[in-house]
Amino acid sequence: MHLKGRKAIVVGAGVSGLAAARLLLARDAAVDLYDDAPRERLRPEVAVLEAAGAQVLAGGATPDPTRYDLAVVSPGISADAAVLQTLAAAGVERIAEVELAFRLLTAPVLAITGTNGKTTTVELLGRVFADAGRSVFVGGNVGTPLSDAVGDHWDAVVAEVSSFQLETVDRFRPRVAVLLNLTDDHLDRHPDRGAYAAAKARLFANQGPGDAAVVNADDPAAWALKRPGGGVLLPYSTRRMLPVGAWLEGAEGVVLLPGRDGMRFPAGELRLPGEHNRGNALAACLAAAWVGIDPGAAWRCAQRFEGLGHRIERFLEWRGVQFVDDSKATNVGAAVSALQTVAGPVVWVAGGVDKGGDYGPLVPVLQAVARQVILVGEAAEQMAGALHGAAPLLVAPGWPAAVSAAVSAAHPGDTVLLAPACSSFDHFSGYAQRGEVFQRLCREETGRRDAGGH
Ligand code: UMA
Repeated sequence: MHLKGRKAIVVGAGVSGLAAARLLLARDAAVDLYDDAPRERLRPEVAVLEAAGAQVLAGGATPDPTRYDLAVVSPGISADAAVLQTLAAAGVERIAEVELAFRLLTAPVLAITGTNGKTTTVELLGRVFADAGRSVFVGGNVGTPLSDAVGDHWDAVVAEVSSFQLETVDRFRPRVAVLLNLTDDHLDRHPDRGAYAAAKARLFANQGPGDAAVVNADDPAAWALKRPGGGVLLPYSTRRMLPVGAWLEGAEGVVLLPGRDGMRFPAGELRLPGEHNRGNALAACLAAAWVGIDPGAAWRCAQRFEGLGHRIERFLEWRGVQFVDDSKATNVGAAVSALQTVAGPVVWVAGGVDKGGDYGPLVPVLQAVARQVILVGEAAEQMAGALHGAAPLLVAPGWPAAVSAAVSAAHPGDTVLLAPACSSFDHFSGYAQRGEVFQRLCREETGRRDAGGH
């Protein structure tokens, strides 16, 4: 992609916008950096980019669309944002930050999407590459923008890609595209379920000979998704044998690539709990096998993988009660999966900002495992209405009260589980801060009771 002399506007001055602006400036494009927030609320790095020649349009400044021939869009900016409408009406080419990076990368990209498990699988696959002695960049939605990978030599780029990013990709063509699962999420941003699924499907659109589409055959919605593109379909299943792809057979894993001999390997227990994580590990084995890495070595790497914070993280045991932080469970599908994974009975703590999904799938699992439901945050009353009757339920006025109620409700052998099914932005900067606060409150509350509180 030739950028010298192009006139670009970067929309959004967050992590990905700043990385895109750095990259564009390094390639001698003219850059305007647009953000709705006032100048003083933008990150300090904006000043560095300004000194390097970028113009900053902040706090509602109206860009003149005739000045640009390229717009690089941050994932957080919705397609109906006024600024994007203005640029579209003027015919300015609009691309995602991941698309910009992709066009300039020389390494093969292995991209992972899905509603849940993306970050775990991306981090795991990154370790599989590193273990195999290959240089690998791990980035995308996981945190480090893909633009930061451009310019260095990598044997592979492992990218977490969200539906927000996929909305504005165009030529993005991963050597391996992985779809882990598909349940409701982000329906506050995408107009409906169909639009969310269509964004996910764009991951496959440009695939052709030499590329693989790795899809979870156990997830009905992922499996049913109409995938455009011509990559070889490689399904995986933890439950049944398949004509091709990867599956588990007793204590063994099998990877069978089309036209090749099958590869069998011992598939011993993982440290990460739950069937979904066995599926994530299989997906990583299959993706690795497609690019010539031994799937048995990939599974051994998965066995050592301890996972990431705030994802079914068991952080405390007190009077026979386990305390588990799954703050990353920011949608209904992830919360269902957490409830099914931890040891019951469960005292379930949930709530935050509603994302427009259906809470219905929680009802049967709560009926089966919940001792007590404790709801907190902006969506608490709405969730209470949707979950009424599934289990004893209370709405707490705040997080300290929610934790105190959870500690009181739990019996020895129970699990107190934070799996909010909502985003965290009513009270916190993100899921990580929510998880940290929850863990601290649990330690404080149990400590108080040990000190004679109850
Ligand atoms: N902004 C506007 N107008 C808007 C919306 C935002 O001007 O209408 C501005 C904000 O003032 C802010 C900037 O845009 O200055 C923020 O941009 P952004 O929301 O795109 O966020 P980034 O900081 O660039 O981070 C993004 C991803 N954020 C989102 O998708 C919302 C990060 O994923 C990602 O790690 C990062 O790029 C690097 O690739 C976060 C996320 O929450 C973790 N992702 C969602 C999820 O995982 O569920 C999809």
